[in-house]
Amino acid sequence: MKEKVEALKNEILAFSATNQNELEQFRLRFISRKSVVGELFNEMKNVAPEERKSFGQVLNELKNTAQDKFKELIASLEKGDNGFDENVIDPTLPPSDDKLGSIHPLTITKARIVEIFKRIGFNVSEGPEIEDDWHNFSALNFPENHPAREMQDTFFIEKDPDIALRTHTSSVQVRVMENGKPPIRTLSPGRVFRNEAISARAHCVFHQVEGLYIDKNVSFKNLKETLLYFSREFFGKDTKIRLRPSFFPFTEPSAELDISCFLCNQKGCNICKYTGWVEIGGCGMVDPNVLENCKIDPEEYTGFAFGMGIERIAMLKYQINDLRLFTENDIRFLKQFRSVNW
Ligand code: 2NL
Repeated sequence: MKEKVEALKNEILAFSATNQNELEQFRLRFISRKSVVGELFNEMKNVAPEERKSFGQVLNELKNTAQDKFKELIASLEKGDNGFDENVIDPTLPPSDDKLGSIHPLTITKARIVEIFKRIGFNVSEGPEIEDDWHNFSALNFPENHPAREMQDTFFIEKDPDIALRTHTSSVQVRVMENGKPPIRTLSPGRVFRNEAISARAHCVFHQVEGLYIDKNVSFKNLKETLLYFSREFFGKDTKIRLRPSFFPFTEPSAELDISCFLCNQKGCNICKYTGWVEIGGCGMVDPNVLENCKIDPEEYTGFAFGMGIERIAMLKYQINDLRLFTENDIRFLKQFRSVNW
């Protein structure tokens, strides 16, 4: 008898119903008065009196198991009928909003910079990430023995002739100058590569945007005005700028570009290291050698150029303290930009 009860219990637990018909089969076999369980209750009278109590308990357990299972089968069938089954798609349900994506902070930053310069007549130029020596170094007036031309600074793909991953997007602007004629007003955003160890402040792949303006009578004053316009549009209308003398092979004179610290209003904070100023890029007047290399007459034309790191600007704007966050794709970082539009 015990074995019989045990076998029925296993059969009940293993039962599955995919439609009303199968559910009814279950009811007839295990629940109704004429079911096998009901039959067993009828057999009580044949059990020895001293065993009746324990047999009754066993039968009650079996009855409860059958009734629980019956309820479970009804519930799961209803689920399917209502379209709540995970295999059934209900196209009338609203989408869940936590699956919304966000725009990457570097994409936002680049788009905002581009948009600001487009308003004053700059177009966007792009070019190859794999460059020859001429476009990346020689045309830009880098001397033969310049350290940037060494393996420890640049990723070379081939030697003799030298082919490398571009170290700046000026290489794109060399192509623009070679293939066109002034007036030129172009902005070159893109990925650049340097042979550097990855840390919170440095990466071997990062993004730059460079600007170039060539025409008759382009002056250093025009450069300052353009950078002031950009800085106020991007960081806020009260932003001040400061140019500090510097050196680049491709510009003369050259300068570093600082903006007044927009976080502390020049009162002094961590971001500006208590100086009131933060560096956002470099700039200068295009060296006449560069113009000549690109077949533009330096007697007739002058130009200014500037370069900024997109990561650096995004880090300042959004107070991001580790460069590696841009490439790790950590959802907790990325989703913080969900509300930011360009
Ligand atoms: C920086 C400095 C700079 C340029 C980029 C440039 C391009 C041509 C000719 C002359 Cl084709 N100059 N670009 C000029 C000065 C500075 O970048 O700190 N970048 C992150």
